Amino acid sequence: MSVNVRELLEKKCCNNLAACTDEQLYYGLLGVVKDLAKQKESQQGKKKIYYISAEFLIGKLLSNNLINLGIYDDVAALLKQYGKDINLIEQVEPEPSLGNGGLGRLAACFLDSMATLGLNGDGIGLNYHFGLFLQTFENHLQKENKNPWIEKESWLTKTDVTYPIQFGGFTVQSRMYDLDVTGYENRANKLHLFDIETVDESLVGDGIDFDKEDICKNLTLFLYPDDSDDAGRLLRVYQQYFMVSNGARLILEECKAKGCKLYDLPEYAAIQINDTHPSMVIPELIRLLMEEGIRMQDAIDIVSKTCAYTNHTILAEALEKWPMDYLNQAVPQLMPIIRELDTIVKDKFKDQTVAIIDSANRVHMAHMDIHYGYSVNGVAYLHTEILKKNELDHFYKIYPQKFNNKTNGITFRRWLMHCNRGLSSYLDQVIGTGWHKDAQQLEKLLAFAEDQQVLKKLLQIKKENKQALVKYLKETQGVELDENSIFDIQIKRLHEYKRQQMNALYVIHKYLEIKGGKKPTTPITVIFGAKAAPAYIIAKDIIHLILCLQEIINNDPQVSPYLKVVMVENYNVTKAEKLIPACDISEQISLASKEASGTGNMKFMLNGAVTLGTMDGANVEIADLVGKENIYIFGESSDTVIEHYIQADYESKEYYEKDEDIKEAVDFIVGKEMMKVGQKENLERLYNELLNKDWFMTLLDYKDYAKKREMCYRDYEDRVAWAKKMLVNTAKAGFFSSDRTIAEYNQDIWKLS
Ligand code: 26V
Repeated sequence: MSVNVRELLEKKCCNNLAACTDEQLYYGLLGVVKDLAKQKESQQGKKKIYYISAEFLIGKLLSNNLINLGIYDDVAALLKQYGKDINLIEQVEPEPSLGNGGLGRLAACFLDSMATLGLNGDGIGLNYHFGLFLQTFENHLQKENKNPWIEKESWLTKTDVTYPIQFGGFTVQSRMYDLDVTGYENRANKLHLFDIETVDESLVGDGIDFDKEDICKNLTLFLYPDDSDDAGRLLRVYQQYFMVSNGARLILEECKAKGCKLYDLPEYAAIQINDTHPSMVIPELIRLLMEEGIRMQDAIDIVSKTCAYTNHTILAEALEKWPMDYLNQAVPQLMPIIRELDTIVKDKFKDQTVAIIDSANRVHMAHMDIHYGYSVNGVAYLHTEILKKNELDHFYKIYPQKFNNKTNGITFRRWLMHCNRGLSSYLDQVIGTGWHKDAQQLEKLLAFAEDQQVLKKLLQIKKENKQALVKYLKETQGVELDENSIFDIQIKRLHEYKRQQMNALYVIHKYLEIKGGKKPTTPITVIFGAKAAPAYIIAKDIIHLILCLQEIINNDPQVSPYLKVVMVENYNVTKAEKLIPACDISEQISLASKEASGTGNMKFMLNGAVTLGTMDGANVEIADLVGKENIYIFGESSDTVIEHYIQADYESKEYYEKDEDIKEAVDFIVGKEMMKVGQKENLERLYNELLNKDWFMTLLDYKDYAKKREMCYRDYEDRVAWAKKMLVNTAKAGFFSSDRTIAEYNQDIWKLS
């Protein structure tokens, strides 16, 4: 051990580690890690990448930091000497849920990879006091509770950096807090989270309601769920401006300190705009440069060479368009600039669809990014193609050189080395440790595809992970699961396009089949984990459906030995870390064209699960890599789906009427059994939605889905053949390391030396 952790830890806790509680040890380790990270801070290069994002879903940090600092094993062994279990100490840490899902988790993986690759790059975001709500289930319904994470001692370090941030009619004083981002055996960067001095947690009662008007007290209280209600939208604008104004000031200050003349800003800074939430950084930087005496046109040129934009969705309802009224009220100082940016565009291009301000007086944030940024990227091959050919085709015609693809990735430190110690250390034994830093080396595993001993060991590791999950779910949720069953898992935000409802229809079908006497050879456990945005009614109805199915099926003695359903409560990063290593079948069943990338699909693959999915998002690249024997693909192509939308010719009722299985499963939702345990209103609403609308075409793909799912279960019976599929999936996952993604961002967009 290069550092003497025992000495450091004793200094932080007390001289007798054996007498310390897990709490004391956790806070002791937290202090040790912070000290070590400080020592790692590297000197700054000339150019820095600033990754601005409204979300950084970092998850718990202790183990990840210990791994990255290279001291995890030493610390675990040291604690063991004193009769302590590092897993229990980990449990003391509250999870910072500072993101909704994929977009926020991606930002966290990216920070890890930037530091690991030794890139000079910091994150900029907001210090939400309450992360995404804590989900509980009551009467088979989702309840939202507040989710605090900041304690007296936390990973945050208060800095001296503060700025006065001006809004229409008032000013708030900001304060920057820093989190250390340790790279794997490399440098440490920072995540800068901005807060207000006057924030008041007492505004929040038991649930997640609070006074939305009092900006000086509530600005940084909450992370917004992705379909925030109307009342919250204005607050969202305040949050976004607060984030980017602080960020822009910090960037300019840091660059000036390095001797940058502001005209040379693009040589000192690249700013990655993570979706449109930080888009106001463009007019804000222009404004600040003008305050420094730079002419507007020059300021626009400088900023246009500094900012780059990532698009994370094609869903129209998710593309931000702020009404001018909101902006006038919250940030009037930006309006002359935004108007000018819009005028320049309108003078140049007759095409209304590329305007920044539309005829309804709404500001299209993505349009501003594309015109006034130097790079536009999608997050998976198919997604970028759809942006170019469909959603953003008019922009692509104007600026073909700006468009590029950056297929997402995940950090293997958290998503294999930390969450699946069994597999990770076995891989070290079989192929060496080179893959820790060079993920492509996982392919060395392919040489063992016929090695019975290796295959057997992979099955055994999977079994141990399943046992651990069974124990965990028993302790946390009181459910009894069969470790010998197939673990078929869908975990992700609840959204109709992700089609948890299609999975549920299959569960109904299976239930009826078993009741009719047709039993599966191997029992099946279907696991869901999902939070629904509080205002998203149908999504909550789908959760209700799943919880009712769980109640009915698990309590039916005729069926439950063969089929079980579990909805994991409060699905978050910590739970993902336990679920993913235990998975056999990874459900990635979004309607083709709708899931920009997905990153859960990559985590499952890496951990040896086999994907059952549509040709959507990064599934397309997974299928390419593993070949068709090692993935189960079903459903209509994105081209067909897009055509259905264009023709408006999809009628779900037709599919319901012409197919007995579909009819039976859909009818079950409002049948007697369900009505006994569920709420009529929710179930009927969902039934009607599926029958009369089904905007995300569940019934279109259902038959093929059920067929391929059956095929998965049949193939699972040949365990050795299955283990080979597992092996190929892990071996081919190297491409999805976020180290690869970040290296590409740097090479093509940021160009840091
Ligand atoms: C936002 C909203 C807001 C309004 C209601 C519906 C809705 C649906 C989706 C979203 C998502 C916004 C952006 C986002 O989180 N995209 C996710 O980004 C991940 C990282 O690139 C990617 O893997 C996921 O496929 C993509 O959905």
